[in-house]
Amino acid sequence: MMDSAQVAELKPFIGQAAADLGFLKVGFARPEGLEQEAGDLAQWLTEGRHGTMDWMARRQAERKDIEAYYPPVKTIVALAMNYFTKPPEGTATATATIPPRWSNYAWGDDYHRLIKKRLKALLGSITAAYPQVGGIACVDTSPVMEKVWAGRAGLGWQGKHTNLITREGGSWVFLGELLLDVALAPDPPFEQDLCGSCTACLDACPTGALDQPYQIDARRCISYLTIEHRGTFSAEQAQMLGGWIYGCDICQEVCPWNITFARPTSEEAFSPREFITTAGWDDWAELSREQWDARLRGSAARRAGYEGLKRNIQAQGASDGAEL
Ligand code: B12
Ligand code: SF4
Ligand code: SF4
Repeated sequence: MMDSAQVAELKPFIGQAAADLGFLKVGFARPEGLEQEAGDLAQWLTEGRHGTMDWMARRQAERKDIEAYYPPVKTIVALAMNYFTKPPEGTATATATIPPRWSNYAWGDDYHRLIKKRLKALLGSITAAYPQVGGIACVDTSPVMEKVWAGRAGLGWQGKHTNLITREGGSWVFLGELLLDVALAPDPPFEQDLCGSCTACLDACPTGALDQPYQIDARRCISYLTIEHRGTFSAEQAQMLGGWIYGCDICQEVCPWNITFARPTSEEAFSPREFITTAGWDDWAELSREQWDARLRGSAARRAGYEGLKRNIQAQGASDGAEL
């Protein structure tokens, strides 16, 4: 058991340790019910908006109820890490011929590994100082509604493009959590919606995936198509890709919160790999399995597999100078 003085010390201790580990923001939430969000998730799944992401449906009960996932949880420590890196010369610029485009989140090393390591280090420093505390670390793949908890913990709000936006770094932040078995005072939730009357992301999305504000039809999202979709593309799906071969950043690139507040991350591991940001269509088309393995070692983009990446390239003509 921890006494009340130790409980009071723990929050600033975690805040400092998280900052030392490179996190931009940290906040605390109680594992209270997600009635509204659970209903929204159920509707999204019922409407089939998750496409072939069956894993979203499979662990729905745990996503809706964090105690079903980790019964001892008393506090959700929500964390955000800035991953924005300045676009290198020659990328992400619309020209007469569209260059191959690759989303910022996968330019450098795989965030899953990096953040999991940092979260485990954070948990390790907590348990070293307070051996009574137990917990687990989550990032992305755990059945946790990360954006919702980040909002509850005061980190920011979900914009109309559905990503969580922080005042400090815009939406170019990865999210992660520690689920702790000790009850800490929650932070005030972020209750403002600072999108106001802006609709830049909705207007810019080229596929209509953001068919209503705050809602996404993943089946029409280029990020889903290039990363999560399995199998071949229909002609309509291939038409939607618009030069993106891994992920899509359009709705984030046009967001005024990103344009105004995003600052390059100090995290070296997220800096762009040269090949990813400079390769032309022909370089990608010629990429052998061995080169794929070497160039994308430790990259989040391995998720699509060699075949998936080749499919994304081939679907777009894959010839330098081609009008796309
Ligand atoms: C599934 C998934 C995807 C899917 C679906 C995207 C989505 N919006 O859910 C696909 C493959 C398309 C995807 C794409 C991307 N993803 Co993704 N993804 C996830 C994952 C695993 C689950 C998200 C989820 O629960 N979706 C379910 C749907 C129902 O949630 P939702 O869209 O937020 O829906 C809510 C709103 O619609 C709201 N709602 C409904 N009606 C209304 C009405 C009003 C008025 C309001 C206010 C709200 C509202 O209720 C819903 C439930 O809360 C999370 C990790 C995690 N464990 O949470 C990462 C995560 C969301 N992804 C992330 C990233 C980085 C991306 C990409 C930017 C990658 C890229 N560049 O290509 C894109 C962004 C595309 C986009 N515009 O969202 C980050 C986002 C970080 C952030 N700042 O928010 C996360 C958190 C991973 C991480 N650990 O950092 N992703
Ligand atoms: S990631 Fe691209 S396709 Fe998906 S919602 Fe945003 S702009 Fe639309
Ligand atoms: S582009 Fe505008 S509407 Fe979309 S998330 Fe950003 S502020 Fe909100």
